[in-house]
Amino acid sequence: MLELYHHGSSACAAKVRFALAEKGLDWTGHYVDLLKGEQFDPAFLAINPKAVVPVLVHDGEIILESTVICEYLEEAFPETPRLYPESPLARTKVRLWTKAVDEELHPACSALTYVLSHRHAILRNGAGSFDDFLKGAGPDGRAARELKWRWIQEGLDAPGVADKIRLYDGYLHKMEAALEKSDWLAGGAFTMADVALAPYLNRLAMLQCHGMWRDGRLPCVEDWFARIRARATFEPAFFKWMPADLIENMRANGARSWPAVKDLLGI
Ligand SMILES: N[C@@H](CCC(=O)N[C@@H](CS)C(=O)NCC(=O)O)C(=O)O
Repeated sequence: MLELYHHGSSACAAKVRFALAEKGLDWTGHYVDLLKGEQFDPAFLAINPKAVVPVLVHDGEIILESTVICEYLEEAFPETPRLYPESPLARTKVRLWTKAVDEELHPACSALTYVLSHRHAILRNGAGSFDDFLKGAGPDGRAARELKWRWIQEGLDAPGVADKIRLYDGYLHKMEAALEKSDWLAGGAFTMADVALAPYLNRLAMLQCHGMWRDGRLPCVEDWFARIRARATFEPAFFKWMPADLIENMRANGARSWPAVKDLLGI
């Protein structure tokens, strides 16, 4: 049995749900509400001491890290549709994208999501004290939690945030360059590279930041995302798990923040 610990607004979890859907694999979900701090529940920390989703449990075995999970699914279920090419050289192209997502795009996405949207919800509910906010993070998670506190308090003015948004935009330009040469990010076929990037475009779309690629700015990215959204797996992987109030919060907060993002990027 496949069990997934996940959350509606987690890009990493959406990536795994998209991979599971593309592979036609059934799974059972355990919803960990990150905005309510459920990632710090002792029962979840026993599964992942890093207090992050997604986590896959396969027949009782715990598998961490979204990219590792997707690679595991590919190897453990070889009879399902392949998301990595056969040739080792072609695989390197896919892995360069998944590595970039893990190392650069995902941290940029966390900052962007917090400053454009989640901070408003957290401030509205009362962020509590700094010490309360750090509770449960554990020694390993302290620095990340401290940074998050600054995102919540200072928004776009928090240290490093503007650079992270520029880096995010830089990845859209890298995608455009790749998609000018081929239909999909790593060549002529849909692969794990497309699965891995899709949640990050969807995040921008949900936050009403489509202007980063629309209106002729990045036409190949626009076309790619339309083809991603048209896949039968997109809706169930991305929206089935999103609570309506979270969708609406992200839409409204994102729309409010878009003018500042537009200015920052000189669009
Ligand atoms: N490298 C990890 C990153 C996981 C991660 O950052 N997950 C986020 C959601 S996308 C999370 O659970 N954050 C917890 C929090 O916001 O406190 C992976 O790829 O699985």
